[in-house]
Amino acid sequence: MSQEKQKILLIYTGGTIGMVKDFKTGALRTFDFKTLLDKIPELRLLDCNIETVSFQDPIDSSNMNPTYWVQIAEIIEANYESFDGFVVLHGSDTMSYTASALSFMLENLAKPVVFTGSQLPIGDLRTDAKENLITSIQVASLHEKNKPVIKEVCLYFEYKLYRANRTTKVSAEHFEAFQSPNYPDLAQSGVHLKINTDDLYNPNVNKPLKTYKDFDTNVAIIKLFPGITESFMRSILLTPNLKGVILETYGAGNCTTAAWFSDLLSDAIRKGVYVINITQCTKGTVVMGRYETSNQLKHIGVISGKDLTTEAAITKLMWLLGNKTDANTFKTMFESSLRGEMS
Ligand code: ASN
Repeated sequence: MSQEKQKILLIYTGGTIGMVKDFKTGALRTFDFKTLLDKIPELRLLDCNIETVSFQDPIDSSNMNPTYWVQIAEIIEANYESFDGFVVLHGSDTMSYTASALSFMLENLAKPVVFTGSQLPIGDLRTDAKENLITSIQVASLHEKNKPVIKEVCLYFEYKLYRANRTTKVSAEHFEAFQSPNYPDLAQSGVHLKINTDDLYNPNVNKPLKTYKDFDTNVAIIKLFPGITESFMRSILLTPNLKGVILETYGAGNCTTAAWFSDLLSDAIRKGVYVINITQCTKGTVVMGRYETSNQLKHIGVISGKDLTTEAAITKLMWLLGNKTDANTFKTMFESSLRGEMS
């Protein structure tokens, strides 16, 4: 019995992937995405039907913000029933932030949403865009017994598929621009596409998709460094309307034991600011209380971000605040894995 072709929606938001070099000026500019099939005729060989939708004004992803995240979520929501999978073309610079945000926004997602982009423009001779795009579409089309294989937000780049909210951009130079330091790759693309089935996310597919659209941006990220001053810490913690802070600490969640430091944090927490401890280390997790230099944080009510990436931590914070999460459940919610973002 012949199976129906999978329908994939390609959502173009901007980034290097959709740019071509203007040979007169040498500058990169976005190209009309409707001509995508002409630029990459190989796409016609894929065993799926592709439709495209583009941001009216495609952006460099350094200009990304929550308003655009909502736009992407709304495109997926509006087309959720009519398509089998979604591929989001996005600049690589902030792709991990957007993809992490989308993972929180799309509850009970039961279809693939694959983010991809490239380091070199699609029109460049040595471009990585074609492989990234073609394999992302293949990944989004994977199905077994008429059900999608991937049921989560993921990110495909340079022969690897990752859980999106576990990724971080690590290179502005190499084609292998992303890593998932604390979670295994979901798939590797070689001669065969090897899916690591045991590591895929298993959502509750019986519940309908629920899309959350509110974020609260009254947040801050503080990266500790030896020599950090009291006045700097105070100025951040006294930011008007501040509701949450991601504290990037050392090693397993350690920081200075100077009294002024814990007093400032303690005051902020008492005023209702959520303080989350994540580590500056790329790999590993926060364990408050393992060292004397993190014990005080535990006692004053700092929340553990465990092994979250900075991207997942800040988007989870803005999302939980945006949803007006109750103060009694905030810590439990933050310290729980909601979309497979933490171990
Ligand atoms: N600046 C670009 C962006 O993030 C970088 C890229 O896509 N490679 O939009």
